[in-house]
Amino acid sequence: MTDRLAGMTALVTGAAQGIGKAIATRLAADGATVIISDVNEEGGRKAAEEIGGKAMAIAVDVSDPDSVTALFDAIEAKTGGIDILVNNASIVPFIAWDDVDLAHWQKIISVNLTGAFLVTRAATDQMRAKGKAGKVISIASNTFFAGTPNMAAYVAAKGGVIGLTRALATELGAHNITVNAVTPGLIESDGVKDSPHKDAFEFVEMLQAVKGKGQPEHIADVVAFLASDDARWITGQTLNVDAGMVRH
Ligand code: NAD
Ligand code: 4PL
Repeated sequence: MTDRLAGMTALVTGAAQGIGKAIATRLAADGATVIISDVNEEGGRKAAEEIGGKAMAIAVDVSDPDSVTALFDAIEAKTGGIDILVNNASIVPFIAWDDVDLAHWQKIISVNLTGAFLVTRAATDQMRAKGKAGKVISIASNTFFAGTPNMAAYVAAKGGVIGLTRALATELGAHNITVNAVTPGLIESDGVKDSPHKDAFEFVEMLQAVKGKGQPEHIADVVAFLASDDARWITGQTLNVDAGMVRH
């Protein structure tokens, strides 16, 4: 849609479907070379084919340190390194508090929070080794502000992602790396269409200032802005994108 990301390379995790795929599509439309990285290898390949152009798929399990190391080795071999990281991969559970046991808690924290840590660790090391300015954008959730039920471990992990964002902005600013988070409201993604969350649209729309069903593109357009030079003076921030459902 623009050429504002021409010459940039972006890594989007969890981009085989849903919001991640929409983000990868929009960054590519703005001229970036996009790496689609997902634990769903086949889905990632299909998404890269659909996007076409310079898009490529490299599989990863963000919760597995060896897998993340292999991803960055492949990025090193195939590109000049990334300029933009979008931490999007996550599990979106629907689970009552009484069913939240330690195994569930550890799974969600390891993918949704430790996964963001592992990928950001490797990405910011690579950016600085190559002397690149960088943009780190993490997809959190407005459930952190709303205290949404049936996802306690998820909400806690998203709060962790926002905390990591604030801390890293301070440490990485001197290296010209900005670090921001985006908090979507309920979005009609592939994952949500396939889960009990789809039944919440009526309730969520009642709370929204602007009416309608949230779509992956509503988030992708904002991420593309944060990835661009127009957002160079924004860091350490959490941008809420939910049609005004919550105010923070
Ligand atoms: P989705 O379930 O449709 O897609 C998530 C993708 O992440 C899938 O392709 C999945 O294979 C991948 N993934 C899962 N675990 C992974 C792992 N260990 N390593 C690599 N990839 C992995 O989800 P979505 O609704 O598009 O959500 C995308 C992001 O937006 C997530 O961070 C989610 O928490 C956030 N979010 C979603 C909503 C919503 O209502 N859909 C609202 C707020 C925030
Ligand atoms: C408002 O992040 O932000 C349901 C499921 N409802 O995952 C989310 C809202 C869900 C959300 C989310």
